[in-house]
Amino acid sequence: MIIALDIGGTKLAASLINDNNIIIDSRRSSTPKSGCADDLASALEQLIAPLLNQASAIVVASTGIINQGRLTAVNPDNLGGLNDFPLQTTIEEISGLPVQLLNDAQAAAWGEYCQLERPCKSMAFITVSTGVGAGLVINGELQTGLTGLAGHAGHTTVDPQGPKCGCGRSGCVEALASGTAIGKLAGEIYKKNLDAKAVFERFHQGDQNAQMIIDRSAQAIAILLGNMKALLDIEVVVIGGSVGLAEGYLARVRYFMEQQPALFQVDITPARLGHEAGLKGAALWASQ
Ligand code: ADP
Ligand code: BMX
Ligand code: ZN
Repeated sequence: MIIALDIGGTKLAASLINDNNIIIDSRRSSTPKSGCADDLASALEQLIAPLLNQASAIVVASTGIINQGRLTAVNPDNLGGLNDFPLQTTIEEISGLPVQLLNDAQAAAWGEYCQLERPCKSMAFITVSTGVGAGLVINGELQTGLTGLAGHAGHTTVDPQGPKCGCGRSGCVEALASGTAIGKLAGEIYKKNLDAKAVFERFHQGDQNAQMIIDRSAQAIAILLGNMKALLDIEVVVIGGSVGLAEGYLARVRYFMEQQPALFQVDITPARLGHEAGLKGAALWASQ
C-alpha cells in the first residue's frame, strides 16, 4: 500500500491506499499558517506517523509549484507566507520511504481524467479552494511543464482593475474566485470575519450580498473556462475543491458561461472523486 498525502492551503490529508485505489485509512489536520517550514514539517510528520508501518512508498499532491523536489509558492499568502519548502527531503527524512511529488491540481486532473465516463483528448480540472488551481490533460498526457508551472490558470488575469493577488499580479482568477477571496470580500462587506463556508450559508438563505460575492467568484471561473476553451479546445472541465463542490456553485458558473458565445462554452462536471481527487489522482499517477 502507499500513502497519498494532500497538502492544501487549508487542510492536510493523508490516506493509505491499496492497489485498487481504495482508501483504507485516512487522517486530516489543518495546514499550519505560521509560514514556518518547521511547523509544516512537524504537522506532516504527525499526520503520516500512524500510517507509516503499512506503506511502502509515499506520493504527495501539494499546493504550489513542484519542481526538483521543492515546493515553491506562486501565492505565498496561501501558506502563511511560506514560499519555498524542501518537500521531498523533508518527507523522505520523516518517513524513510521513497517519495514522489506532484502539484495538487495536476494530481486531481489525472485522477479525474482516469475516471471520465466518456474518454476525451483534452480535459481541464479546476479546484476552487484556498486558491484556484488547475491541471491539464492534453492528448491524454498530464501537463506539468518545464518547471511545474503548467496549468496555473488561477494566476491568469480576468480583470486588470481587480484586487491584487499574492502572486504579484492584479485581477487574477484566484484573487476574485478563491475561498480566500470570498472570505476577504465578505469581511469588507459585513465588517466581520466570515469564511467561504459561512458566505455560502447566507447565499442559500437568499442574502443578496452573499449572492453577489459568490457570483463574482463564479463569473471569474466562467471567464477562465471560456479562455481555456479558446486556448486549448478543452472538451470537458471538471471542478473540485470545497468551494467548487459547494451546493449551488456550479449552477452559477454555468449561468455565467452561458452568457458567452457558444464557441467558448464547455461541458462542466463536478469531480467524481470529490474531495479525494488529489489523493486518489496522485496514487493513480504514481502507479502508472
Ligand atoms: P484546500 O485548499 O486545503 O485543498 P479546501 O478545498 O477545503 O482545502 O478549500 C478551502 C476553502 O474552502 C476555504 O476558503 C474554506 O472556507 C472553503 N470551504 C470549506 N468548506 C466549505 C463549504 N462546505 N462550502 C463552501 N466553502 C467551503
Ligand atoms: C495556488 C497555488 C497552486 C495551487 C492552487 C490550489 C500556491 C501555494 N498554490 O494557486 O499551486 O494548485 O493554489 O491550491 O501558490 P489549494 O491550496 O487551494 O488546494
Ligand atoms: Zn495571482
